[in-house]
Amino acid sequence: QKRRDFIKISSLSAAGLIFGAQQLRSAIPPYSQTELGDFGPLSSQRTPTYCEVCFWKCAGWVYKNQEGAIQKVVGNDNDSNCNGRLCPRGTGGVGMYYDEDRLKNPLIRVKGKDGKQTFREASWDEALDVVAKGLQKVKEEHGAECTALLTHGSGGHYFGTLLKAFGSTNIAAPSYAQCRGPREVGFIATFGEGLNSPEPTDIRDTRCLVLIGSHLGENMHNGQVQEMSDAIDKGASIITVDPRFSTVASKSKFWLPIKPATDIALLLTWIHEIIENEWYDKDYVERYTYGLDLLKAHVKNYTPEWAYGITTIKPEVIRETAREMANAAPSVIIHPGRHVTWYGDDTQRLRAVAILNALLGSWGRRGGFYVPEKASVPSYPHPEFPKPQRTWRDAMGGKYKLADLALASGVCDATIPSPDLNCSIKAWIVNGTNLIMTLPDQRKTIEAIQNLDFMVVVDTMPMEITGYADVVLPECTYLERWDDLRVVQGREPNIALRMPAAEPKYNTKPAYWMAKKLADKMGLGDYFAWNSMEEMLDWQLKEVGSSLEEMKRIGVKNLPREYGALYFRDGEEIEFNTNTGKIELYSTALAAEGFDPMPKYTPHMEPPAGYYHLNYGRAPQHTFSRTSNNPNLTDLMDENTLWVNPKVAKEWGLKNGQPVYLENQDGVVSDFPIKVRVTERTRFDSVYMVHGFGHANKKLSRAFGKGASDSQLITRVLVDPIMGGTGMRGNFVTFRFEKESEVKS
Ligand code: MGD
Ligand code: SF4
Repeated sequence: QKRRDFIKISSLSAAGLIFGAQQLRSAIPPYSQTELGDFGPLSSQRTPTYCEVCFWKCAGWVYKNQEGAIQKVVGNDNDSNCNGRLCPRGTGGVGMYYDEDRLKNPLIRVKGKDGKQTFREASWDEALDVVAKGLQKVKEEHGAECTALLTHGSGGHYFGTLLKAFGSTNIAAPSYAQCRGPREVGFIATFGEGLNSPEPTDIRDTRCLVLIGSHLGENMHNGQVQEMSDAIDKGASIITVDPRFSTVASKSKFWLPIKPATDIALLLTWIHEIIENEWYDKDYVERYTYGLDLLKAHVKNYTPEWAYGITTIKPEVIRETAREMANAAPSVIIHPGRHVTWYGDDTQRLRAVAILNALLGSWGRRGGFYVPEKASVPSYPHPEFPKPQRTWRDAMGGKYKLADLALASGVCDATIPSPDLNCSIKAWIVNGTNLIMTLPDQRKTIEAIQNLDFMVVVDTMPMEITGYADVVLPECTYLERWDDLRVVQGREPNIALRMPAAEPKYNTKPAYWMAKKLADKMGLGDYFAWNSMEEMLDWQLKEVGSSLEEMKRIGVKNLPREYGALYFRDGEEIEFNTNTGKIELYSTALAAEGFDPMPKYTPHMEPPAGYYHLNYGRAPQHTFSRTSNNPNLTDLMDENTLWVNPKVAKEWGLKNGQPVYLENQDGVVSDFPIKVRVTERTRFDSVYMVHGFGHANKKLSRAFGKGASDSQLITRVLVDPIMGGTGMRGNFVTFRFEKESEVKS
């Protein structure tokens, strides 16, 4: 008997809710993307916000119609993340507010006399009581360190404060170990600092942009895409390395359709070419870097001919592209990418990217990487957090010491009892992350959840994760709430305000309200000493020379730079935050931890006969799994398709539009079929799909059963030994024409 049955929120026993939902549905104005252009007269009043549809956080204005209904979100002209223009997802963000499938009331898991588990609607007071007591019980029985927060998005700050006040620092975000962690560690090992978000890539002034598996354009990070398009107009050359002919590949001077899993070989060969031909920036390298001779010896044998056999990229193309970068230097960017957890050697691959940038002298240079600044906005005063007796690191057995954030996958590991742990994690707060679709190896995630004493999920939608919760707390959308100030780095330090454009729909509440109420119930109220968000924000804003009143008017405030110029000055002495004070081509920190101080190429597994690399990526209309039920965005794209090379399609007799199931190397078959799209744009050894589809929760009326889920098929996880990132690209799939083949699993 499983401790936690998955509960479809639709199977609520409370008939009143179903009736209520239908009533509300009919009250919603008919609303679709096609009608988006026809707003009728808008009210002249607008309220500032920043977008939560992805984590680029563009600042915008929310407009209502004359009846007071939210109609439109547009970009804020003064915001450098968006320059007045939102991307299609950001514009469609209004659909999150109007989605009639939203969570509407707090829910508590109950067991009926027949043993059947269901959710029962509860008042906020009762639901928060259950959460406070659930956490307190774990504290009494096991210690506060046995609780964890898994979070993505703005509410995480408030629950993080609550958890730290409670006595635990196990705060993990999938945006680290499932996304950009390896690049942060790789860049810290090289330059002594990470990239953060938005990445300080000076794309607008670049002369050469190299994209390695980072498909800007499909991966719609607004300001970056705008800058790329401007750079192309100004004649910058783009080099795209991707097994798939992505949209940006079509705009590129060079497309290198690399054999999957061989990127490090190409990068090492580029390094070899640049060193052997003395194309590196001699002054810069001499002044700022450590380890050139060691690196030169290390890459000696990595010739283009050697790489050809591995990557399938012709030697002359490797030479020509290396020269292209060198000619543009220092205004060249080997882009670090964002979702970089591929094959488990990701920190080393990103080290190679960092080294290449260092050799070409692009770090700190115009058209390369600028020196970002971020406003320092103080936190509202609160007592010191208690020091936890154990942290997530203790559960890691000394591994991943270079990780600087808790790992979501590590929290899963630490939740499954093992003889090495003196106590496993017993309670999770899950905020704004759909872990079932987000962490690889679903069976393990579910096993971890089954081992919990208590799990509370804070979400706006009935996603897969909510079905496993003991308590579900429905958050209102970003359009209906106050939130923390957006404080992000940029060419100029800047802050942006989010305020509610409308009252929360249904019985939903903002995360800050939930965390503060919980703190009161748990005797931790001092950590949330403000009376209202307005009071707290006004205090913070006055500390940086603004005010709530001003920010309501302007939405975004750009502040003057405080710490120096945007680029290194000629001959400037700089001390980097590494052991040697230099940019480390040879990493002393990695060597000290017993890892390769310079990246090496190691071959990865090849697909067995009849199987193909499972490649996945993004679409400009969607963000992960969070948008796949959004009424506006499903109008633009409502399912994913499977890109299949014509040669493969012929071998299998596949036709365009034909639905197929996929089975992976471990016998896992996709829950739902996916339609084939026959295209030359993917290599014969890989298939490709957009991540985030194939939802299994029926309550998502538009997303349920649409397309296939890549997450479900990712059962082999290649863990990065340096920082614990979960490499997800080592999975292979084959085609199945009927669901019966599932018996194998
Ligand atoms: P989503 O799947 O979009 O992203 O993983 P997640 O952060 O889990 O789930 C977001 C959840 O937040 C949804 O349940 C949504 O309903 C909820 N939500 C949306 N808005 C709000 C809000 O305002 N408040 C609250 N409380 N909840 C909200 C992303 C992660 O996934 C990342 S960053 C990457 S890069 C990885 N990408 C990736 C991949 O490409 N393929 C596979 N297979 N796995 C991946 N995992 C990683
Ligand atoms: Fe929103 Fe698009 Fe900006 Fe992301 S890039 S924050 S989805 S407008």
